[in-house]
Amino acid sequence: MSQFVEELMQKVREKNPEQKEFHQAVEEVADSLTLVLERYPEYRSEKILERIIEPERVLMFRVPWMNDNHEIQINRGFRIEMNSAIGPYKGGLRFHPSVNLGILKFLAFEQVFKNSLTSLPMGGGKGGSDFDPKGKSRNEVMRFCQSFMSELFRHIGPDTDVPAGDIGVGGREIGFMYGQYKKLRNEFTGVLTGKGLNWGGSLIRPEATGYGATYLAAEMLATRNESLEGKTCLVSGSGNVAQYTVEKVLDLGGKPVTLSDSSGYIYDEKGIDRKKLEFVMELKNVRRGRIEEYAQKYKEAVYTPADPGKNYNPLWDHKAQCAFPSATQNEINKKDAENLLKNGVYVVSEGANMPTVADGVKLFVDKGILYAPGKAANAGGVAVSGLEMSQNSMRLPWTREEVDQRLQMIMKNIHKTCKDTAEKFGTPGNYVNGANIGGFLKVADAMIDQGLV
Ligand code: NDP
Ligand code: 2IT
Repeated sequence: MSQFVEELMQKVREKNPEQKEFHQAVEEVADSLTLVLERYPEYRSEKILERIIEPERVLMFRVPWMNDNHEIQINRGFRIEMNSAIGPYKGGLRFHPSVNLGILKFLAFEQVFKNSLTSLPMGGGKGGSDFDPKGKSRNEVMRFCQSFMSELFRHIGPDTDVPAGDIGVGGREIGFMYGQYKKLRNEFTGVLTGKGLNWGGSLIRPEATGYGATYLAAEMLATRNESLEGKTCLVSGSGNVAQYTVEKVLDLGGKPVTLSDSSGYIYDEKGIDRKKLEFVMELKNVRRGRIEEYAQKYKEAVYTPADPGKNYNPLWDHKAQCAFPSATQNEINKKDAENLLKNGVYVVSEGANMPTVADGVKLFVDKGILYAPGKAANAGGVAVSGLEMSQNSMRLPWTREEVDQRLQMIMKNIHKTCKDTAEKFGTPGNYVNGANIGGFLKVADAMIDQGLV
C-alpha cells in the first residue's frame, strides 16, 4: 500500500469510526488510484479524492409509522447525497434491518464511480432505512413508504436527486413512495426510477441489473474467444438481480444451478430452467416466500440452510465456471474465494455491490481470472434508470428492443473502458483498476472544471 493510501485510510478511519464497509470501499478505490495520482499530480494538489470521500450532504431523519396492531413504530431514514459533479444525485434506496450510515456511505461512494462509468449524466447518491419489509403487510409497507417520503420529498427532485430501488425496495415500494411524492408536490415528474410501466417506468428496468451483469460476463469471456454457452453458473440471492441474471444466463446458453436467500440456498444440479425460474419469480415476487420451497417442489434440488457457525458459504463450493454474487456485501469471504478458484470458477461478475471481501478481490486479481467488480458489472441497473429519466424528460417511452439495445451498448462500453484503462495504467486484465480509474477520471475532471466544490 502506498504511503498516500495509508495516511488517507488512517484519516478515514479516525473521522468515520465503525463505518467498516465505507473504509473497505474507499481503500479499494484509493489503492487503484495510486497509479493515477502518481501520473497526474494535479489530482493530488486539488485534493480530489479527499473531497470525493466526504459526502456533499447527509440527511438522516425519523420515520414514524403505525403497524396493523395500532402500535407506533420508529425507523431511521437516510439519504446520502454523495457527489453531483456530473449530474443530479442518483442511486437506490435500501430497506433492510442492517442499514446504517456506514453501509449507505459505502454504497453512495461506489455509486459515484459506477454512474460515471455508464457515461450518462448522473451523480452519486444512496439512501434507505433500517425498516424490515419482511413479514410486514402490504398496508404496513405502504404506511412506512408514505412516512419515509413525507420527509424525503423536500430534498429530492427530477433535476436534484433521483432515488430508485435496491434491497427491499422494488416496484411496490417505488409505487407507494411515488404516490406520496406526487400528493405532496402536486407534480408528475421523473423523481424516482423503477416506476410501473403505466406511470412513467421504463421497459427493461426490472431486468437491467441482472441482464447487465450477464452481458458484462459475456464481454469478458469474448476477450478469450469464449461465451456463456454450456457454462455452469453459481448465482446467489433470489431477488431482482438474481432472477434476471438467471434469465439472461439461460438466454445465452448457460446453466444456473444455485439461488439463495438469507435463510439458505438451493443447488439444482440439473439446472434452473425457465419453468423453474417462473416458479421462483412467483414465489419471491408475489407470495414473498422462502427459497427452501424450491427444493420442496423440485425434488432434484438440495436445500441447505444457512449456518452462521460455518466459516464459509457452501453455495460457492460447487464445480462451476462462472459466479454471479447477487445478494449483498461481503457474501464471498476469503475462504469462499479460495473455494471458487478450487472449483474451477474463472468468471466472477458482481451483480451485488461489494460482495467480495478485500482479500477475496486480491485473490481473484492475482489469479488473473475474469473478475468484474460491482461498480462495473451491476451498472446496467442504474444505466437503465438513466434511460428512464431520459424518457420521462422527453415524455416518450422507448420499446423493449430499443432499451435493451442501449443497455447492451452501455455494458460493452463499460467493459471497454475498464479494459483499456487497466492497460493504459500498466495493469492489463485488472478490471478493478480499470473500473476505479475509469470512473474516477470523469468525475475528477468535472470537479476541477467547477472550481472548489
Ligand atoms: P432484493 O431485495 O430483490 O433481493 C435481495 C436478495 O439478497 C434476497 O434474496 C435476500 O434474501 C438476499 N439478501 C439480502 N441481504 C442479505 C443478507 N444480509 N444476507 C443474506 N442474504 C441477503 O435486492 P436486489 O436483487 O435488488 O439487490 C441485490 C444486490 O444487488 C444488492 O447488493 C444491491 O445493492 C445490488 N444491486 C441492485 C440493483 C437493482 O437495480 N436492484 C442495481 C445494482 C446493484 P432475503 O429475502 O432472505 O433477505
Ligand atoms: O446499486 C445500484 O446501482 C442500484 N441499486 C440502482 C440505482 C438506480 O438509481 O437505479
